[in-house]
Amino acid sequence: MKELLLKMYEVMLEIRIFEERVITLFVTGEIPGWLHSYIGEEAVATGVCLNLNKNDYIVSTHRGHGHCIAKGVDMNYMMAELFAKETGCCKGRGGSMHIADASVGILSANGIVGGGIPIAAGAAFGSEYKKDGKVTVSFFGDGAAQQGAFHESVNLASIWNLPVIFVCENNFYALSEPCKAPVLPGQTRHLKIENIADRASSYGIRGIIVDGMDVINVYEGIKSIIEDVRQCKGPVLVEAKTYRYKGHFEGDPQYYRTKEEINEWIKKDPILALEKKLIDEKIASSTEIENINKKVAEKVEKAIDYARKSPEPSTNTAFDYIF
Ligand SMILES: Cc1ncc(C[n+]2csc(CCOP(=O)(O)OP(=O)(O)O)c2C)c(N)n1
Ligand SMILES: [Mg+2]
Repeated sequence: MKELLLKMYEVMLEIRIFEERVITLFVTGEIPGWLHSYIGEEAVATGVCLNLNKNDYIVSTHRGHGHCIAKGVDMNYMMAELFAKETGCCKGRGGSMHIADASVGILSANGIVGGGIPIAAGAAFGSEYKKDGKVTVSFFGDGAAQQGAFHESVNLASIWNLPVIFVCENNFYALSEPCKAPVLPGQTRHLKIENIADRASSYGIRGIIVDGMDVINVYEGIKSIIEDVRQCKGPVLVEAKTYRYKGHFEGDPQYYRTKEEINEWIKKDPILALEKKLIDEKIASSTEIENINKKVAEKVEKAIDYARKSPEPSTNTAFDYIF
């Protein structure tokens, strides 16, 4: 148990520090493109992915750095991808929103909201057909749960008992639109029901809610269903209630929510909560925690160094990989 808890801490911290450093590099212009930070939501990717085997699949989103790190992507290649370098996991062609690494089952992030959900159902169809025993996890947001692609995919997955877990990361906003009753004039909400997991009943499948700010709760929730899913006893819709501390994208003015609301959620920080538990319950010493902090910080700096020293893609490869 200690080993698992320390692993949870380390993975969440890798995501947090990776994101914090990437933001600074984006602001100074070293990283091009767009950034959608996963800070605050680390417990979801970590709690889910620590239940998966290396060859299980995940399909990620525009906010996908955390999913990829938790699934075990090589951080050097991921950082190089963000730098648009030839050594990146997609040879610098994908960037933040299209990270893929088949060697660890990452079937790609996706800039199209809801676009990954049918891909996940398709991967799970392949697993059911081949009886390869793999599980696919589809990560998506509360906004994506309002897309037609969500309903079609969950419906087909339920009819065919596909081995897929639909993980809705409900961070209560789709860009500037809240799930809950709007507080500002002119604002509209994008969801009328309280729990997205309740939709599971309309597809005849199980729906569960987990606390996306508590890595142990997420881990246990997935653990309780994954073997049934793997054995093709039907997909499950998991709703993780969570929160992004940063704006929708880096540079978002965030006029649609208050500082007070953000601060309330930061009080539930999943990394600080786990650190406190480890220390209070004498599961780990502060030296052990400090060693992990140091190890993670070094790993991220090494990845930045790797990305900086990597070559740009050559211009005569500009038309490669176009089909
Ligand atoms: C099909 C489509 N519609 C709209 C957009 C623009 N867009 C990008 S992210 C986003 C909000 C997504 O919200 P949610 O699914 O809750 O994910 P979150 O950003 O909260 O993680 C929107 C509307 C898009 N990329 N794709
Ligand atoms: Mg959202």
